[in-house]
Amino acid sequence: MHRRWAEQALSESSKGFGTSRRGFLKAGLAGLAASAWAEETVRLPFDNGDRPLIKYPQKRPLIRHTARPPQLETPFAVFQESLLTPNDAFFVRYHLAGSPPPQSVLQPETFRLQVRGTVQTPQSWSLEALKEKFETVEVVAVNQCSGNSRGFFQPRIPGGQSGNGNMGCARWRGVRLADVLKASAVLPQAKQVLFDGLDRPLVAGIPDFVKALDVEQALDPEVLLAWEMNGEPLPWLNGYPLRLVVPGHYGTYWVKHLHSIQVVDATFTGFWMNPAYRIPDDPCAHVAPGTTPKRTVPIQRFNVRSFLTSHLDGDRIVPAGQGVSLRGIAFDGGSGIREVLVSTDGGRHWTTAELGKDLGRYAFREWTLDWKPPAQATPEILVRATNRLGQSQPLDPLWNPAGYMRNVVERTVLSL
Ligand SMILES: Nc1nc2c(c(=O)[nH]1)N[C@H]1C(S)=C(S)[C@@H](COP(=O)(O)O)O[C@H]1N2
Ligand SMILES: [Mo]
Repeated sequence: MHRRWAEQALSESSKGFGTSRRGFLKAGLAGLAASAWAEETVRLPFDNGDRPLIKYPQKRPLIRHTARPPQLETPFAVFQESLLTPNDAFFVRYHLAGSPPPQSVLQPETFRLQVRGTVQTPQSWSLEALKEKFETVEVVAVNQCSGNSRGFFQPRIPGGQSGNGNMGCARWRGVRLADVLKASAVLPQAKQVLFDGLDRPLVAGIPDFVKALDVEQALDPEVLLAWEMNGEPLPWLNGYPLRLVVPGHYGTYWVKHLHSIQVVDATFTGFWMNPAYRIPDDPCAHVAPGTTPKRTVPIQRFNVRSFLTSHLDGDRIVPAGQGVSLRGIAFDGGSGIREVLVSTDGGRHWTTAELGKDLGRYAFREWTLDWKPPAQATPEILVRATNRLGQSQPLDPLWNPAGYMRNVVERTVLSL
């Protein structure tokens, strides 16, 4: 009975999205309440890995880690579906109990982006004014959470126990942050730029989610204020109506529902920059498992990763005795992928895979390899990418206390 009601509420709410944006935002909140009813569950391949698949507004059923705030992971099979991650399957990550912000504060007519602080001319931009005044640009870029794959760390680490699906690649469209900053004339003593979204903590003592970039980073013409994702307005849960896009950098900087840009003349020490989202100050961002780093720095760019997407661990190869096409993705922090090597025998021999279309150095790069499985033996597929800087992936996992930046060579065991 309850379940019936929930399904009805959800289908009502999804009807709302197609017709009017206001409709989806209103119905969306009802949808969140209704979504407590799991249709299905998935088992991520680590202890305590059972998660419900839950349908949220504008999303297909996704792997839910927490409900308040919603933290939703993309089922891995989606990465085989297309090189750009569909909006309705794109992962969702929030920190504050007051996330996502409610409809009342996301009205496109009344929305304003404030630019203030260490600037000559503070500004307040409507969405329309941003679109009119500045050149519109696009970038295809991966967004990945720092804690993507945290569930695989040994020893285990507290925090969201995600599988490998807290990442996605989309075509983002917006204006350059640099152009907007220049229109306010940043003063010479400026040191950092702070970004704040419209979501708020609900509990006293929990700091608001505010992130900082150094002025030089913020003025990089590749950093965007984006309102569109894969040709559609941003989904509610991915930052509607405006978000920061920092290509090559971990998702923590990609502030959603962005409404305030504040230029400051000192290094910001807010909670979400320090102590949160810091990594050991070491070229590989790691320490001996279970130990504490002596010095830490804010997390920055992605390291190199690659995945097999055509087959999941435990898959049987059918039909037996015939050739199969292995396919997957690779990406890095922005130099681009130079080479992907694949081993089908657990790492004894390696073959160079063919690289697919280049959608830009921040995008997923497709790779394929035709392969004839041997009649005997258990195929164990390993994938290892190298970027244009010559950086690659470790064969043994590296460890750090927050469970960030996992990029070990992935192993997929298949059966014949
Ligand atoms: N306003 C706001 N923006 C935010 C966050 C948040 O909690 N609030 N989380 C950040 C983190 S840690 C990640 S990984 C990305 C995830 O982006 P997505 O939810 O669109 O996939 O959003 C970032 N932007
Ligand atoms: Mo994140």
